[in-house]
Amino acid sequence: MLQGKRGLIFGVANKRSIAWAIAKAASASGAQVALTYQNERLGESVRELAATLPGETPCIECDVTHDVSLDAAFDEVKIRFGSLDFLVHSVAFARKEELSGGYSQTSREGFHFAQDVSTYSFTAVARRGAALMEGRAGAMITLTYIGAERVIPNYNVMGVAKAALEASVRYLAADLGPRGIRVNAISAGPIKTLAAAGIGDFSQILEHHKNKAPLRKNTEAEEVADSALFLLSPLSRGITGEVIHVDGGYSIMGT
Ligand code: NAD
Ligand code: IMJ
Repeated sequence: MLQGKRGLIFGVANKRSIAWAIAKAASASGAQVALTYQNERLGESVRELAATLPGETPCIECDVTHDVSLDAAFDEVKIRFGSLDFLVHSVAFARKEELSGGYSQTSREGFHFAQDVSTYSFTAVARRGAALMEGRAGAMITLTYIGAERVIPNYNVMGVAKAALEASVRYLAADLGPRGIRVNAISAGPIKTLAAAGIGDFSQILEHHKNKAPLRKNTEAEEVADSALFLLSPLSRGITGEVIHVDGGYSIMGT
């Protein structure tokens, strides 16, 4: 589905990362991908994962909270790839203190930090990515969660960040659409990744999801990756500004 296309993927931390599932699926569909990693602590394992993909897989350090780091990463992509066909943003972070207790306790600093890493970063990479997509029917996706739409216990400041991220998808789609670039989001069901580690009662959340979702199963990163392939390929050429739920149908239920 992505034969001959080149893509840049943000957010691989380890083999459980949703971004890694997307990288594997895109590669298996014929794409060449470049991976970014947050810092040198993660560099080693990301390079090891990249080495398991066929062909050259550039691995580039990029902290999305720093414009200098973003500019350097995109300069490197331009040198290695010349142009881009797709971009995947699979990045989120909030301070641990803000992910328990009441939302009203959220600090100004904690609010700004979550918005900077989890929300503004998509706009920052979309602008730089679009510059490498001129004349190529580019596609971009980000990852979101139902906590943007409904109150999920402890998701707190991340829910507000994801709501703003989903609004960003619509504004970016309107802005970049005239240049032939599509922008969409996948709202994934809960998956046990690093971003879910240390979340109290996560097993209970998975159990609840499994019992309530129409498909009666938990969401797998591979299912998210297959929908990502669709949104990054010409099969979805009529879709932009959309949030697609890949959650076994969980979000349609009223009880
Ligand atoms: P993950 O921990 O593997 O991925 C999160 C990534 O964000 C990591 O690679 C981390 O290095 C990166 N990151 C954090 N701060 C960064 C920074 N300053 N600069 C660059 N990168 C930074 O976990 P995941 O579950 O694969 O999460 C990926 C995305 O999927 C996130 O947006 C998350 O909100 C979303 N999501 C996850 C779930 C779930 O249940 N796991 C459900 C729905 C949506
Ligand atoms: C995260 C927090 C609270 C409840 C949660 C989650 N539920 C799910 C998640 C129910 C599914 C995972 N998720 C969708 C995320 O977007 C996670 C983001 C995240 C996770 C952490 C954990 C460690 C930390 N900061 C984080 N920041 C963002 O210190």
